Amino acid sequence: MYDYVRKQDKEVFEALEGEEKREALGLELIPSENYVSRAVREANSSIFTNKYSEGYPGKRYYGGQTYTDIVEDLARDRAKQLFNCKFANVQPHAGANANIGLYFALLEPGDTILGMDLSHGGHLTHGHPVTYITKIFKFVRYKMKNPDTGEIDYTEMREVAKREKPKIVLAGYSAYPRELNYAKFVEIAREVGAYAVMDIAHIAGLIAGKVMKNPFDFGFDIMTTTTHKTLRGPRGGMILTRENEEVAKKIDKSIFPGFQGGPLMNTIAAKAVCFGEALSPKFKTYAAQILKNAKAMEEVFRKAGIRMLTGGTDSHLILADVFGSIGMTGKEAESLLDEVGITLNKNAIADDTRGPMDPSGIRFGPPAITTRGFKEKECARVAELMVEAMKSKGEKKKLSAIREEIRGLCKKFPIPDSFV
Ligand code: DSN
Repeated sequence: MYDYVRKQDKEVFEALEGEEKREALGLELIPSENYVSRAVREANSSIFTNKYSEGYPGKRYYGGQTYTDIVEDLARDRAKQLFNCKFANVQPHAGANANIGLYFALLEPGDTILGMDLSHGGHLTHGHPVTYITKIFKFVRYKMKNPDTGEIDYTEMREVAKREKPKIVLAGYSAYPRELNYAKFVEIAREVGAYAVMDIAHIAGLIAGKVMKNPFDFGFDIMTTTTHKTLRGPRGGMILTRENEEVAKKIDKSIFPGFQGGPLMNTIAAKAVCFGEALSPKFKTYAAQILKNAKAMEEVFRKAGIRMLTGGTDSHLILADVFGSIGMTGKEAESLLDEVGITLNKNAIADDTRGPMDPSGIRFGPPAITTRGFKEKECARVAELMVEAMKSKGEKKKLSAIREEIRGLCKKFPIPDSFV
């Protein structure tokens, strides 16, 4: 692999090889990461990278679009089939672009968006003060009623919605592990005349695999997503519209020419391949296994007495309060586990008293190791090894034994090339 890079550019080749080894010999537990198939990688690094295709299939600004139109139509049609909706825009370069493009499609400067409090699981693009979009739109918040059960405070949500009159009621999170009461969101959005929007980035694969509920079945108007997390596609974004054609047209205009230039046709080809994989029966088995694996890990953490935010998980991710439970900060846990070959991320917990660069929690989950073929037994063992490492007080011998066992698991479960 990488033959041409090897011949031409030693430094880049070495970085590529290094990453190949790192991914092969370590366990990826960042819940927003995954391994894609060779087919997705081939399409993503394909000839389409040469092509400019501003516009949409059948309506492009440049010539030579016979094949770009084919792949973009395939991606859109498969996305619509997967998520049961009428319109799909597959051009956002990332989830952030999907969200920001959507805000500009539906809102005027100064308009309000009601989203989840950021320390309770919301995402940067849901209105973190460090982002430029907060200079343009107003973001107001709802929270969990109780971080130990995860129940959203729908009463507060309704009160804030009535007071602030948002144009968008936003659901969806990067660090919240529970199913939502989608009907409630839609009810509140309708009461105040707002669009009900769900950012499904984290759970897109679980919705596509039909093991978590589809917000469109409850009347959500729009969903935004990335394509590279549980959905297991190339790094990119997408916006889905349930049925309103006028809204879908506004979204198309907002993404191009409003916000982005030429689409990344190589990535769109890879999205088409990924959606094809996600429509296969095997994908449902993979999605169901993610949930079983997350439960197996949850059980080990519960037995070890480690506090999990919301009490556990209904999805692919777990948020554990390691500072409160074992006196280790999220940053310390992240770096210790990295030493033994487990990659995860430090994460703020609800109403964290610590700062974002060294918060109280860690966030992890099994999507990538599920792709490798791990079942409940191996996932429970990984969780046990995590607990042992975190409680080892840095004892070298113990950590080296854990590292060896993890290498053994990686060798036994190599990253697969194909999922169909
Ligand atoms: N960085 C992503 C995550 O890990 O959840 C969200 O953008």
